[in-house]
Amino acid sequence: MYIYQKSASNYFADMTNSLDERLVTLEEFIIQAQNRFPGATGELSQLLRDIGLASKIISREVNKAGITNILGNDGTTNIHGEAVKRLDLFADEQLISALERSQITCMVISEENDGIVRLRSQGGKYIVYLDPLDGSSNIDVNVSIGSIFSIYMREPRYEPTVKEEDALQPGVRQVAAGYVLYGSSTTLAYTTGLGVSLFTLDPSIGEYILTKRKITIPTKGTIYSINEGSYNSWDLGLKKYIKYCQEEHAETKRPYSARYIGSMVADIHRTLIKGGIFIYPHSKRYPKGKLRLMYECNPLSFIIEQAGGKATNGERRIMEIEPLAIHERTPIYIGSPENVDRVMEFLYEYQEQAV
Ligand code: AHM
Ligand code: MG
Repeated sequence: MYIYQKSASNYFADMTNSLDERLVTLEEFIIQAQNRFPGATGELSQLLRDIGLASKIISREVNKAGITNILGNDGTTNIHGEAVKRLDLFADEQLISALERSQITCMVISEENDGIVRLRSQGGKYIVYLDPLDGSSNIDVNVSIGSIFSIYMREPRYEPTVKEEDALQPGVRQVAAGYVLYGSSTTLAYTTGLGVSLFTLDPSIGEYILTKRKITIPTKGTIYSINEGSYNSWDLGLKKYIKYCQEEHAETKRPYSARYIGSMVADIHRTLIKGGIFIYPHSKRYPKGKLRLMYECNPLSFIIEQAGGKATNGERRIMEIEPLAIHERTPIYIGSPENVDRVMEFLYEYQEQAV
């Protein structure tokens, strides 16, 4: 009897603890955060909820992609004779229509659209950048992919119709940013500039559950993440840094580990949790880098900086770059602060020397 009572009380104590921790949904968390700012209109909260909802629909389709034959190119038909939609276009449509519904976003810029997308609500005060499904080369092989978002205020609001120039704001002006990783579970991370919170989608109840508040990146890590296939066209400083990573390090008596998924969201998520560095440099093939400043590098830099990390293009902080075009590219060095500082030392030391 005694044993029973003891274990039962432990059970209930455990359950109470876990209820407190586990059952905070994304919706509740956003509302709690909003309530801390008495003047808040709730519009940003609504916008984050819209993105959260669209991402659940995308997650569902990503998970059944193989079954429903949703993979493939436009113009093909599936076994039901329906037009097959590429998953990245599907994700784009879901996110944009979620933002359209709530009428607080005036413009969307997405990797899937060459120009700006003006939404019906031209008075809406938010501009949203999207990479609806990043890492698309991984879709067909069942490797993690992700969605990225970055939110700005439209200012100044003199003109009745929003213009592309309104969207050309440096990353430091982001009011919120985040990503959704469709991996072994679906994880959502976002920041509004007050730290980074992490949520995991519980598919059985269809809710994102808070898994970590105020996550911090390790100050130093032992993983480097770069597409080493381009080694021959890197700057000398970067080559030397990667060789340094491959040396035996005094603290661990082993070299750093190389990990490269080829989906930026997944590589950044690992970097956030385990520390280390992710690099996509400029190269002969990509003289300005491959990754997009506005909907890949800025939002992920905002997340990493809010977790205590750093992000630079090799010369300056990513989030301070003044954008000239909505789809512009940039090199990026991002991750644990000590790793980013170290690669900068190498780049600086060898900058004058030819490759
Ligand atoms: P995408 O937007 O066309 O999917 O390209 C971006 C992706 C990133 O997720 C990833 O880090 C990078 O491209 C991988 O590029 P590479 O194959 O050149 O290493
Ligand atoms: Mg992309």
